[in-house]
Amino acid sequence: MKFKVTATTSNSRARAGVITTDHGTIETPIFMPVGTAGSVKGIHSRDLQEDIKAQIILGNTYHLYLRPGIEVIEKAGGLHKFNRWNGPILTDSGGYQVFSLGDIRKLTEEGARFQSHIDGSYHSFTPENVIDIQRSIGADIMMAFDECTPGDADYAYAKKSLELTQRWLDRCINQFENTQSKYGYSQTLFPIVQGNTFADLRQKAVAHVISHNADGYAIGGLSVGEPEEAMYEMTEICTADLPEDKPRYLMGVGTPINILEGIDRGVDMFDCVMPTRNGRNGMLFTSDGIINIRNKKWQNDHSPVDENGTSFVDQYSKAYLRHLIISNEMLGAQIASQHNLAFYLWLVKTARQKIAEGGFRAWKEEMTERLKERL
Ligand code: PRF
Repeated sequence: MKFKVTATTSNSRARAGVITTDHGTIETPIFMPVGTAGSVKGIHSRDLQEDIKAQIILGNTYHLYLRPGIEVIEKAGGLHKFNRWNGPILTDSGGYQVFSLGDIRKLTEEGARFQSHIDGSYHSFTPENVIDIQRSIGADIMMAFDECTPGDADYAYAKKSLELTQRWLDRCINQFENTQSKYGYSQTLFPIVQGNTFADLRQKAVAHVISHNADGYAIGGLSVGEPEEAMYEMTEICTADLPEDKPRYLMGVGTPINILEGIDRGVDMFDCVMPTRNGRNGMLFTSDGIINIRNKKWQNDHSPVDENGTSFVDQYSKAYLRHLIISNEMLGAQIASQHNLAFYLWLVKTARQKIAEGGFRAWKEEMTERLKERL
């Protein structure tokens, strides 16, 4: 994997760049649609590519390992062949998904023991086996195994947890270096910076990850219940010390405004379930603000879902989409998800243009005001 910064800004840390993988290039800043179980819910890969213009999608080690299982994916020849998405794929390591299981998981030095949310069966993740699993999935970018602490963790817990994440990273890297790609293209591994909302822990975490000289770095442990200002402050502390010539990925973030704030602070990659999950519930993100399509006021509004939208689904009427969502029709969830993803991809594309041309900051400020509107 290679990364090249192609444009920078003078009054912000925002930058534009290009990541090159064996499955194609990714222009940054980028938003990565989430395909937890190997599918971006409700969206065909043709629409992802041609309509939404996604450049990379996410998969989850946890979900794919439990179902369909690694043997099935290996027999298919990797996830790209299995789901027919030919672009780059990034997989999360399972650290965060296991953390979300709450009571049905236990962390030890060795790794995490957890119960399947599907059938209650017992499983273990270790830094070594999550690398092996991600090798089998065939992700272009694999993530290190980490512990994500809750937003309200105290200092002592955050410090102890970070030290565990650091020992796990060393083991992940060792496993990564001693194993090979299974499908003939190259894979890389991104370490994850933890440290909760404590500046000194974040700085130590950054120093440790960069000592490994990886191809890129992720900022984890944010957007997990801490105040928004703390998320911005921690992001800023991390990007200040992360190397300029490597991509930075802010995990699980966020709203369109969070993404613009992240870009402003030097983040290059984002992912979040919000455009698809909230879309299925009838929440639409547009350049004029947020629409709750379930609202009665749209019942007889026959204007397009989004006049300025870039997706073909934006030509359906608000009244029709409201009807579909309220009636729990599958097509409603699909249209809303597709609209939201196309909007997120439009947002990062416009950010890239503004960074290259100049005027990113001013555009961000104006856009932020508009995104706060409720229509
Ligand atoms: N770690 C991992 N995945 C994640 C996170 C993390 O901290 C987050 C936090 N927002 C989202 N996804 N491995």
